[in-house]
Amino acid sequence: MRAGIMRAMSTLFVSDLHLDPARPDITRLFVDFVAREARGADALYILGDLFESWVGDDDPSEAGALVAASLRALADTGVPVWFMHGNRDFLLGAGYAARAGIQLLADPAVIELYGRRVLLTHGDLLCTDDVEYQAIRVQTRNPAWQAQMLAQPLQARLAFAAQARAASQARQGEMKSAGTMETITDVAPATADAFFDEHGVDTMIHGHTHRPAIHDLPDGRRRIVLGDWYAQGSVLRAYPDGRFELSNLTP
Ligand SMILES: [Mn+2]
Repeated sequence: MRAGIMRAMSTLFVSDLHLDPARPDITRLFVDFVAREARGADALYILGDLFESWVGDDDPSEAGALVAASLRALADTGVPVWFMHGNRDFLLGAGYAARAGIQLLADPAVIELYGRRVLLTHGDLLCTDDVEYQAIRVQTRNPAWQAQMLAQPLQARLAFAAQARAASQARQGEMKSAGTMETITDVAPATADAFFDEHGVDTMIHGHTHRPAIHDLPDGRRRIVLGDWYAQGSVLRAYPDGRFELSNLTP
């Protein structure tokens, strides 16, 4: 820890930054967070959707280059940086991870956090009421599909990503007008229960739904939902004494 900073040690969790050239202030907010607060952390976990879109490690976005340099500088100070794929940046590969000094985590993953077993997941796996999305997820996470996609020229992949985003927005528009958006795109409680049971944990941390909250559930279980970085930042701090603190960062 740098001299003069009286912050308690903590482990930091973020997700759903959706970094995009259209919101350079948010990229700057994240780079500042990495350069300052994260320097004093025990570890930084990025639980998916770091980027709004990622078409392969030759992705030409300026945000990609800035974030790689920023995370690499953090990792070089000895702070471990872990990355789990989201539904926007699932094509982020070993090449970019090496450049950024980050370690890839499978989804879901169980970690040991100050003596407690904690389940980490991006969160889309929990949204099982969205049957149509789950089918798309199975297709796009298939290694053969990904290899075929990555073999396309960059321009074709960028065009595909733009088309996929337009289709996703159209679907969300349909769900909004049908009044099903709120329920279908949220976590299915029975699926969350099954995740707690299957992994033998009482604490779960995820993002994806953009509904930040610390849910205290029956049986002493806790489901923590990270917030998005659309208009502000959102960070979860976990402390060695077992406390969790979820708060916003102002640009
Ligand atoms: Mn997501």
